[in-house]
Amino acid sequence: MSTAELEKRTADPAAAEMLAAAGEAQILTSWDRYKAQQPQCKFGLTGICCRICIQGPCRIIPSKPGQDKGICGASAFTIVARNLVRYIAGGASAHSDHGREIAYTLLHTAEGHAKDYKITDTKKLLQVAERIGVATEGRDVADIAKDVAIKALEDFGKYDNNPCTWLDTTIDEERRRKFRHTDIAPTAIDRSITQLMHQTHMGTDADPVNIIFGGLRAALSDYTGMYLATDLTDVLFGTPVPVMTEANLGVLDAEKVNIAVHGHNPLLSQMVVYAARELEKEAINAGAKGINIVGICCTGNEVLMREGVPTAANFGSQELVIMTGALDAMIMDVQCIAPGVKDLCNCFHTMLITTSSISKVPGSVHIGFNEETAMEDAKKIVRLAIAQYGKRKPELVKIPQLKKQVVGGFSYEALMDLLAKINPDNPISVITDAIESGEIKGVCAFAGCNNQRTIHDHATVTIAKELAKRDVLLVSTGCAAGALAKAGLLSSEGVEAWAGPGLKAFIKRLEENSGLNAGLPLVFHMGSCVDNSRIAQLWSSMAKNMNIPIPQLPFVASAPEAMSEKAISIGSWVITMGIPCHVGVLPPIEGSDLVYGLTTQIARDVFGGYFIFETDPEKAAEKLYQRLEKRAWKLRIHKLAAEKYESTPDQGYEG
Ligand code: BF8
Ligand code: SF4
Repeated sequence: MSTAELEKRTADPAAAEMLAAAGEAQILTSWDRYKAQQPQCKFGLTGICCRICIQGPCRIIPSKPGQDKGICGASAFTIVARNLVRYIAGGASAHSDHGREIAYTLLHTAEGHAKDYKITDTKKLLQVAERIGVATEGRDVADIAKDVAIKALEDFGKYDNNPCTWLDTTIDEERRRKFRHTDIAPTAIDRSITQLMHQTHMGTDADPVNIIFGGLRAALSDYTGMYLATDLTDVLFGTPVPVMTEANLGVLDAEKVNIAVHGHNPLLSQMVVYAARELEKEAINAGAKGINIVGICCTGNEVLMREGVPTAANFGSQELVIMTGALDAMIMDVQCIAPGVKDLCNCFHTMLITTSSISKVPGSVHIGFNEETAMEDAKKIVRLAIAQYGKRKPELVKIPQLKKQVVGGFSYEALMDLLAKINPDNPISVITDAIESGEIKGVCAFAGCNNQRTIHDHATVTIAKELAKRDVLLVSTGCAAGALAKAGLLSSEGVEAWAGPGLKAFIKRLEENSGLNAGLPLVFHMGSCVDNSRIAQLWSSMAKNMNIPIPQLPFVASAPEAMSEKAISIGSWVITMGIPCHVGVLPPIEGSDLVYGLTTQIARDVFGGYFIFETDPEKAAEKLYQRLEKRAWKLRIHKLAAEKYESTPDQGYEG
């Protein structure tokens, strides 16, 4: 690829350097495979290909009598709606199954069967216990943890008809009522997903509105599963506090054993970090200067937040970590691991190690990871990487000397601690007051992935810079945070370069009082994708403090490069919570005006949140900003009116 062509494919200079090297070596990556897939099928792209039964595939051509419906008579709106919500089922399964594993590990830790894990954050355990109604007074920490874990596991399969505990105890009364009236509060995570698969089975539900609402119920299960995953992970490994680290391929160290942890579930990656610390000497004996753990995707975000592990790549650039020739082992757990990484490993000495019984790649080494033998397994894995270091071919090592400073670790609690330095009695009011005074214009949360249909990292970085210039406070999770980290937006350098005057004054005020020996970043990294629960906690407490329903809050979300089913399930619960959510890649819904309208218009009337589909990043930034301005303006008007007429502010929606 030429330099001009590379610029059209990635905004990350380190990725561009490695892509050029891959081109020269004639090694194919997902960038090449995307090109080879063009043109992609229009029926699939617009959602009107149905493969739900094996009479199909049925492809809809609206203008052609006979082909305007599937063989069974399913209309385009039914097919598009079914396809869309099945993405949500996939996303909710992945997030919640991750949460279930964490809950089991907490249970087994409390029972004494998982000896390598411990209850690290007792304060968080007590907070969660009190919130969900588990007695704490005079009880043993292990007993409390056991009851909390059982309550979490009950959320997957309880048989009463009350909403899931992790949903019901983290939303306000207004949303509770809304979910009751629309009948979308899940009573059990597994049930809502099973029911959705049933609902979308051939010949069950043909009503697109009913199908979408079934999808939203599963989306709230996604929320439930990830919220409990965050809570219980904090209990096991600690609630993140600010940490300094770095991001991009330059974090690989030619003189050390480089191990990448890739995937999502921190039960393994945390152990690998601990094992690497213990085995440092063995690496030195093998001729290296030590062990360097780097992160990819969300398991990378987990260990970045808690251990300051540097990020090597986000989803889009995962193969390119191997392309450096300096990666000795890639350890994968679950989700978002492109099977193509194995092809790259075959060109270098890198060992691909799979660890989960449900996530294997042909040709890789499998070390089954068990919680009973966690540390032993992690050590086995690290030792394999050390042995692999000796097989490295120095002539193939080419590490781009590009990396950026990162200040991460902003859990909801860490953010509140920071705000408490200014207002100890009511920390959250530091943000809401700044919005009311107009110093900052609102909050935008960046989440989601990379997608070959967009320029790698470009939209995420562009929208963030545009909104920062306009004084919008920014938070992020997932691979979006990875993109922003690599572009220097998770550092104080980012504040100097891109913050508008109001945002800069706001961040500097926090910084002066922070007591940290690091400057604060332009964008606050709140964690992995399951940690979007932390962002939900943020908007909930802002709305509570302002005494308004969430749909009135100047808060927006953006997934500029959404890719996975998980991104669709997250976006779907974000809108049910009352938050406008931009998506920069059009999902396959254009085949039905009705479904498109439901997600972008009707959702606004019912929930106050809705999707904004916009592929142009500049236009997307403008649209997000307009939403914030409109909500902030309405709030001011309502407040003035309430003062004038001595009434309470309007509780209606943004409209
Ligand atoms: O769960 S942002 S590409 S790694 S799906 Fe996957 Fe998307 Fe990355 Fe994290 Ni989230
Ligand atoms: Fe075709 Fe209907 Fe079967 Fe879908 S469910 S593949 S539309 S016959």
